[in-house]
Amino acid sequence: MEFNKDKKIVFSGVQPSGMLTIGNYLGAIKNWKTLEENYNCIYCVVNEHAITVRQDPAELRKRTYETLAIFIASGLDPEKNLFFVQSHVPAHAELAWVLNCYTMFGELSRMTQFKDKSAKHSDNINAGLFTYPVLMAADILLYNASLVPVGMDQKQHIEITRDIAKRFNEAYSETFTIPEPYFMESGTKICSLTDPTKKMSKSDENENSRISLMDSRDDIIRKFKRAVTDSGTEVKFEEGKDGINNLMNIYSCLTGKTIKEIEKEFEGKGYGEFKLAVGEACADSLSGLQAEFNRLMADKSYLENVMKNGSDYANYLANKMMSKVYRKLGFLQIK
Ligand code: ATP
Ligand code: LTN
Repeated sequence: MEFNKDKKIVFSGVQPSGMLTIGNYLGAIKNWKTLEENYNCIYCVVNEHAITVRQDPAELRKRTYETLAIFIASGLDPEKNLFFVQSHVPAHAELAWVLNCYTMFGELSRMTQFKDKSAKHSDNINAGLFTYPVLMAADILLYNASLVPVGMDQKQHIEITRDIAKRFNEAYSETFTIPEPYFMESGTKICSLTDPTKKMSKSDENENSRISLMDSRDDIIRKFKRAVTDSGTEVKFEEGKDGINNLMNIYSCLTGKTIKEIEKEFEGKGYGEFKLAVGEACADSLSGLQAEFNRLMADKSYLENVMKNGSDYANYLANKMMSKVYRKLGFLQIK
């Protein structure tokens, strides 16, 4: 693998903290295919981020393979995109330490993800959870990424990454590229099926709140059937109707139809019929990905080979940046 010097760099990461959901898929991964030809794309399985909440070691190992397999099963070509596992590139943790010293306590205290996760895991508000955005900044800045394709929930983390990079550049001259977030027009926020005011999350304790990418057809249809909606009947996108709006958004992402077209299609039909259609469209569109995922998971040595090749090139790129950073800081480097 070698990057084309004329193309800009894209970086994104996914935590191996559970089986990915249609939120991860529609909000992030599905859209990455469109970047493959025009950018040098890097996608990382961020296992160091995942341990900011407790993980079972055997599960984490399995989820690491699975997350990589989902990248490939989604149609991303391992010959064209750089895939690797974060802990295979020690420079992420090294740069995170340096950047910790250029990040303010007050800035980190304002992060909504920190507030949400510390409320959810009140028995384990560890320092890693607090400095999570700094490790994320390190991920992005190590590779001079220009674009970071993520869901809307990550907006604040990209902003802090930009602030950290600017602060370092001002202190030590131009070092890091200032990244931009990259959001798609639709799918940027897929909400929970049981509480449509919250985002759908792979680590939510309620299984019915999410559609996992490996759910069976029956489970998908059942979960959509039970999805929380208001007491109305008309399939119409309206302020305040979070449940139905979320389902319309999901249906739109899956089928490519606009909200107007969906309203027309379901005119005079009730919520029940619409929910069934969303479930069927979802099951249909995941079936190819599921088959490919199962094929890949049966071939661990292939996945390990992708990880190994990816981390070799990522280490090469990351170490170049670390030497530059250490030189600027005044750290002696011995050959
Ligand atoms: P966790 O539940 O463990 O916090 P998560 O499901 O929020 O994880 P991440 O691994 O943190 O997922 O995110 C991977 C990518 O998926 C990110 O780009 C994130 O913005 C996107 N994403 C996650 N959930 C959603 C969602 N509900 N809607 C749209 N995009 C999402
Ligand atoms: N914080 C992200 C995952 C993540 C990431 C990154 C995304 C870690 N490092 C670098 C983009 C770029 C999340 O919680 N979704």
